[in-house]
Amino acid sequence: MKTQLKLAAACLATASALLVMVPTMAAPAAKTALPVITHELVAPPLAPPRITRKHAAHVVVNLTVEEVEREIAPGTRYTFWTFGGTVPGKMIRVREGDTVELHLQNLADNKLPHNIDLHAVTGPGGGAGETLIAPGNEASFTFKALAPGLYVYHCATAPVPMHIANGMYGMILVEPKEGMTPVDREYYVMQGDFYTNGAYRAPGLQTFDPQKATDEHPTYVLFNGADGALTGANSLKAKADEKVRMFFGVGGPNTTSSFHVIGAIFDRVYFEGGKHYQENVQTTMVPAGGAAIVEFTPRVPGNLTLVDHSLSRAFNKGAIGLMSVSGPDNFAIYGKGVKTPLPAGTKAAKPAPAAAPAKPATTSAPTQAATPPKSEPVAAAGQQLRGKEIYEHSCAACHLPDGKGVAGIFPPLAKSDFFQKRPNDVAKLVLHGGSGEMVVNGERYNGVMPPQELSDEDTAAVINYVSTAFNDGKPLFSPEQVRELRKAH
Ligand code: HEC
Ligand SMILES: [Cu+2]
Repeated sequence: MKTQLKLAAACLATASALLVMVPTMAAPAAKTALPVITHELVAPPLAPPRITRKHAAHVVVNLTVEEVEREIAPGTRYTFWTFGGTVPGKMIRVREGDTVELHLQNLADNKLPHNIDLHAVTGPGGGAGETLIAPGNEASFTFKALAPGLYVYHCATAPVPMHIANGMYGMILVEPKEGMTPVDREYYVMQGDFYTNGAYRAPGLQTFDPQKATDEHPTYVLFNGADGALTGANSLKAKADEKVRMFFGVGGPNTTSSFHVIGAIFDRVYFEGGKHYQENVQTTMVPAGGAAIVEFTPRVPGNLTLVDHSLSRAFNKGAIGLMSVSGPDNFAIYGKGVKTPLPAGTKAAKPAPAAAPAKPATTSAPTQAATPPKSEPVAAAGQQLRGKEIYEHSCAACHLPDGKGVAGIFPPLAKSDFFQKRPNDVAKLVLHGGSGEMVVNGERYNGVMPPQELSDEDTAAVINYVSTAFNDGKPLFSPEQVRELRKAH
């Protein structure tokens, strides 16, 4: 069945169109057959363009299966199995009522059999049986896109969770007959979980860990198949007041996503990729093997942050992306912050045991360990104390209480060459946050440091604390100098 046709693509398209539309007739039937269109595929995070035609077509889709080794994180390699060479696989876009003729080529230098199951198909296996082929073969089948919606496709070859965990998923959009509303930008993003034998960001070539997959303990949870696929230079772009539509799906195999964009409210969510939408949504739940179309309008410049709001995945497993928004400030919508320091040492009136879980209790009895020694309330010591407090509340969670960081994830602030050599860049990072690759003490980092939202006084205090306590250095900034740097941005 799968080897029945070995004709050139154009010839095959016509042949199948005839087969499907008018099985009894030969050449003259071309008049009544649907127009044949070959689908142009683009790489994520781009989506194919909006469909403008008003009639059904016979759409030929040529997808390849490619097993490729590439970076899953900076310095960490992994062998991905892909549709079209990318994770997620290339997005397919057709119109309700179209007939889709899908060709799958399992390239000759691949090692394994693969196939495709599209959730947009009505019929057993979604095409899986028709397309199961060994390397060096091509399979094709046709289906009618009956129901508009956004659908996941994936490989369904045993062991299925492994094929999906290696990146074999993508999406197909079936646009409704009446079309979709115009927007200024569209993006295509999919979340997937990955299971490597080494720890998160352990360097070198990593292999698939079947036990971690069975236990559903992902090492990575990623947007578009790589740590940093949507940060730094790869950040998505938009302008303030543009309408953005995002086709968001979850390949899994195991995690669901609490998909959220920090700094935006979704105007519309076509939840579960279906026909209806909800308005004014903060976070939408997308199941494994499911999708949602989200639309939002950034209003002010700055970075929006895409996360799975199961936030350990965002901050410790990679499920984070950025959309960099340009445009003029709009203080009526997002006002300028005003921050005033409390007098140093201002504390809650009573010891509040449950207030700040910053430090685990180390002794059995409740103590006042966090209360500063009362004996040295000098001005400089006041700033030092304030710096320490801020450090413990705002920085220690990532850079650790001793400032030593987590190799490959959170760079060290203690004895950091970056800190010691580039004080202005340090201040900019603390003021505005940052992302992209940086090298600290010879180790590469490519994470996201969120802006710290501190006053000028507190920014100076915390940097001076890091300098004196962790780097044998002198205080580096006065609040006035921080104010100047903030203005210079
Ligand atoms: C949510 C985690 C997080 C928090 C909280 C955080 N940082 Fe960072 N920080 C990072 C990451 C990640 C990087 C590396 C960014 C990159 O790779 O581009 C970084 C980089 C830095 C660097 C430059 C590299 C180095 O090691 O010298 C400095 C300095 C720094 N942070 C200071 C601070 C200070 C001070 C605070 C608290 C006021 C703070 N950070 C809070 C995550 C965090
Ligand atoms: Cu496969």
